[in-house]
Amino acid sequence: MAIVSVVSRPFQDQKPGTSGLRKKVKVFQQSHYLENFVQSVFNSLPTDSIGSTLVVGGDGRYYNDVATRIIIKMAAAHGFAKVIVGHNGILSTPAVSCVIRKNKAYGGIILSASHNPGGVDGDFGIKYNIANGGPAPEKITDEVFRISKEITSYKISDVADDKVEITQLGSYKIEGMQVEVIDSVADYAQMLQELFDFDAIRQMFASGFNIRFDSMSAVSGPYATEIVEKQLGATKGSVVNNIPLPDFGGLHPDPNPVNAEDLIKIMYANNAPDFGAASDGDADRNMVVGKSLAVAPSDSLAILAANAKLVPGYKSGLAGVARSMPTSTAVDRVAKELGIPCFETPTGWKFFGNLLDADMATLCGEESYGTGSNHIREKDGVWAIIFWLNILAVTKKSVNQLVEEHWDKYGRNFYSRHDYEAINSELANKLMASLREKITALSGKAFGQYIVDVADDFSYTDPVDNSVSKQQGIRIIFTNGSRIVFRLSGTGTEGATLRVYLEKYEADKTKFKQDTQDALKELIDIAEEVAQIKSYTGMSEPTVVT
Ligand code: G16
Repeated sequence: MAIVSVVSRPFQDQKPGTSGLRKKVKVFQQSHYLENFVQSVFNSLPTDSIGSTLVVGGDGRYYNDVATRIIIKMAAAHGFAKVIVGHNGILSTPAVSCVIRKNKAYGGIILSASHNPGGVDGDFGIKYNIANGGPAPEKITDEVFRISKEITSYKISDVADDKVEITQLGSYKIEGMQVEVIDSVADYAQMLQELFDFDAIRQMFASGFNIRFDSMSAVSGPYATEIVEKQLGATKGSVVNNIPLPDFGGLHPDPNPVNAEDLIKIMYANNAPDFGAASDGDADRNMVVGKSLAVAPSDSLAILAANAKLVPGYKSGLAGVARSMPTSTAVDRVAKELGIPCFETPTGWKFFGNLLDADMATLCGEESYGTGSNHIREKDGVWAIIFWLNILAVTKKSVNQLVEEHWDKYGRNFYSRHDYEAINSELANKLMASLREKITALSGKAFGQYIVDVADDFSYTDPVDNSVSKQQGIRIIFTNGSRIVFRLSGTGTEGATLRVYLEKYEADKTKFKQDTQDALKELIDIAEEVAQIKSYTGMSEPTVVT
């Protein structure tokens, strides 16, 4: 066993996006590609990382095990004292965050491309998280990218792969570095027990409440099976697709009504279970479904915030809430009622980290099916679902009742996201550039009853460290509070994805049952008129509507 230095050549395309570096598996399989990125991460770390602990785990997708072993061998070469790794290389994203915090680790590496499809022809991803358990902020990812463009070698232990054991729980050494293979679920499950009223939820299940939790053959399976079935007593078989598969069984593990269509069919049929839930590839996203009602993520955040005091971990109230800019303003209304601040950040969970660390926000959420709190520094799918179950157990209300009563009290924010996927990147950039040119002229302009109040390119100044993030999405805000937002996704791996976010506030109770797309029709037309999406993309309609 020895540490060797391997000569490589820099790649120019290792810029981390919204959430780490995501590429096709085949890109990661190129010689030195993964190693270069990992070395760039290690080179960006201060020298006190030497002798510290690193956590490694992933969502079990294709290449997870290979990459895990490479990272362990490189961590030994960097001089980490210890690597904590999930059994078989598996840890959900929230579990990595939990394990980093619990062990006061220096940081962690998460292997996941989240909701993107897996398998040999699918996507792979890698992300570095810092000591607070959250995604590295932009100043670190920018530095990693800078190093990756210049790097010409990396260091790795030449230990044989079969000596890098990840399939047996326990501890051993490589090059003097301790490797501890841990149970993937235990620490995370214990954390949830401390936050929620498991007894109340157990009683609800014992009284006949039923759930269908679709893990979509991704990493939430072991977590949901242990917690929902074994610890909370849901009927065996309530968690479906609960074995994480390298290709997610061909499923697209993105918990929205389009990709979780099986769950939606069941929840919209007669005799639907009381509660439907799904989570994504790495278990940080969640979708909650009532009977014939898929709860919009922005509403879910608002409802959790409004009812948080019913849950033991949040019984003393919330310091504040935060949402990403494109997320609907439903939670803003709750914050106003509670008399707490509501922060609006750019898209990307990393932007919540400072607010959570500074105890300025307790709950955070995004339109992209992500909800979380200060219990860790990632969004957390299983946590969000148990949060809902806790509220239902205490209030003895159904999902539908909770949602409808929420709308009655606060009004309804009709909300939808239209995605145009895999469009030519150059055309997508032209479309955004043309929008940027138009925005100043839009101010005050009337589109039927909609009058533009503010049109800008969202810029965020972090209230904790004063860092500024510019060009985070074009916002058109109307005088009646309705909004259209345009931005390009930072998580895709093929061409560009244009996201158009549409929001309309409705206070009239007689209109709450309207179909969302109908309610948003005028805004959809205005978005097309302003951005000329059809002529830029050649697409007559979005590829995904959520
Ligand atoms: C990531 C980020 C989220 C973001 C989502 C979509 O989630 O952590 O903050 O909302 O991507 O980003 P985009 O609109 O740029 O594609 P995940 O679950 O993919 O890690």
